[in-house]
Amino acid sequence: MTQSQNVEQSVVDLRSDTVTRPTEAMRRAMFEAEVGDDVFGEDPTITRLEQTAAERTGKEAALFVSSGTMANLVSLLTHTTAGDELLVGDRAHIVRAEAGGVSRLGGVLATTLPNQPDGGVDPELIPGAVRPDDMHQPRTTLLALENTHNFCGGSVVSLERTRELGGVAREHGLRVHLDGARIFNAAVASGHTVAELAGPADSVAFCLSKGLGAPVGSLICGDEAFIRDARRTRKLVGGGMRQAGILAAAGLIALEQMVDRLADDHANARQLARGLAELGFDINPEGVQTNIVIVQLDASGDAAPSPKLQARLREIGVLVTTPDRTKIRLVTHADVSSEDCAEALRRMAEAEIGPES
Ligand code: TLP
Repeated sequence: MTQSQNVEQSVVDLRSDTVTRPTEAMRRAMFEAEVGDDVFGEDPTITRLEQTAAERTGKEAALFVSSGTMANLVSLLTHTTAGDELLVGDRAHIVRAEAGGVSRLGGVLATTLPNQPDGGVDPELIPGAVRPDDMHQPRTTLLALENTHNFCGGSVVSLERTRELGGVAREHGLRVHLDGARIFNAAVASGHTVAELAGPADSVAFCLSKGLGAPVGSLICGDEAFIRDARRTRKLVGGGMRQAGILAAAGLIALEQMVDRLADDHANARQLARGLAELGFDINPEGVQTNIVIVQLDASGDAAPSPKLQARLREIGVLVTTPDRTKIRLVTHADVSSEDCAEALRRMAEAEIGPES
């Protein structure tokens, strides 16, 4: 819980796990980090982080980049050439929340397949979506997956489903990129290792600055040749950083100290969902698998209920986001405790906030 500058009341910030502030251990590690010029490959802390990331994801090599958006962009640009076609779920962060970068900067046609509730796509749709070898058509070369799936409510795409999708993609000559911004949440929730979940993908991107609490940074992991190319693509988009070991130092702490505690975030998200269900919202707490709760509001009387509910919640010091005009999203993270979640629910009950409010 954080103290807002404008309101007397303390604020429960459930907008995103991106709002977490670095821990004491991270700040100390940042202060003490050994650094060098990483574009020359001379930053020992970044090198250590990249080696650790490669080990954790079961890939040969890794590349440190500034954000999740850059991790996806650099990965997708590296896998494709202009005019290629990418297959991706229609609720994927890549198409919904990354400013269309792969199309604008990569000249890649992104064709969407409907996301299923688990965050996957139907493997049976893939063969029909891959274009024949015909000079009139783009070349379908890449499938992008996401795990956990943000806009499907933090759902975990199972290992079986990921393997199935990876297998079909490979049969049809596609490479596979996995947006694993929250892959550590998926691992903690499913009991599988990150390396297992990322196994079917040629490249995986994950974020340090979400549930893992680091201030900045993401990693792209893949085989040596892919990461060598990705290093060039990172330079192309202006992502080569110099003494960024001060950032990587916090990332190493994130990987060492912040993974196991993700289970607390998942329990807190379920607690929130249970409370919201008790307040009458249409949400199944059993369906909440990780740290994201998306509540579908009743839009029969009002086509855009979510901005209004968001504003009412803000008045009582509870911050949420609105993925669209009929949904609100609540995200748990290291800076909100179970007590904070209880307090948010208590304030909602007191203010008589419910589905009809
Ligand atoms: N997601 C943010 C917002 O953009 C919605 C959030 O608050 O959840 N992949 C996935 C699955 C993501 O959820 C995000 C960030 C990214 C990539 C991009 O990461 P950043 O914000 O570091 O560029």
